[in-house]
Amino acid sequence: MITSAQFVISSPDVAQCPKSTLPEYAFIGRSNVGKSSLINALCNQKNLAKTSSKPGKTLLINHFIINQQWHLVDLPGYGYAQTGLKQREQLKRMIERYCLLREQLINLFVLVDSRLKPQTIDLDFMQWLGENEIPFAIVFTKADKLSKLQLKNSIESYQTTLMDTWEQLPPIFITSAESKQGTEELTQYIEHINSTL
Ligand SMILES: Nc1nc2c(ncn2[C@@H]2O[C@H](COP(=O)(O)OP(=O)(O)OP(=O)(O)O)[C@@H](O)[C@H]2O)c(=O)[nH]1
Ligand SMILES: [Mg+2]
Repeated sequence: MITSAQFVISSPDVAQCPKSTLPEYAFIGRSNVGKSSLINALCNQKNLAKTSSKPGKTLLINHFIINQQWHLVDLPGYGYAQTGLKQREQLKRMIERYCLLREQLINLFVLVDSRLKPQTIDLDFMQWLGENEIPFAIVFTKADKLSKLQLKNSIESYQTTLMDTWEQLPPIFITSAESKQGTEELTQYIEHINSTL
């Protein structure tokens, strides 16, 4: 259960992130996939993390403190074509440095849109996480936009694609910031990991 959630700080680089050693969980994925919205849904707040219908809203590393015990981190989206190449490269470096250097990072949640076929940029990113031994789970977002059957088919076909390259599938969550589907499961997963630390 999340009983309190507050914004801590926005940082342009991992070097400026909070010095605290609290366990940390970060949301990552393509621009507009719903990272900030899902953080708000988990925390039961409307505007804790800034959201927008236009991609490229979150551009910094945003820390939130949850229950005074752990950090939730909202990261910028990757791969948004409309941002210039220079900014895209800069964001990529920011994200990669954060993932590689943030020692408190316990688990990443890679968000993917339930409606889309597996996207190369996401599969490549997961591959990179695997190569760098960074633990992650996959979170399907915007589940409210599909029927039950469409959702089932979409997720099954995603898993089939993953099985081409992964021996073992990562944990999978199906969520909607709109209906709050899957938010309790996500929080429970995090709190369960926290209880083992
Ligand atoms: N229907 C529906 N819309 C959603 C859901 N989650 C997010 N959205 C919408 O998707 C758009 C993008 O949401 P954001 O949370 O800002 O996405 P983001 O991944 O943080 O985007 P960047 O910060 O630009 O990387 C907004 O218009 C949201 O209202 C969801 O679960 N269901
Ligand atoms: Mg965002």
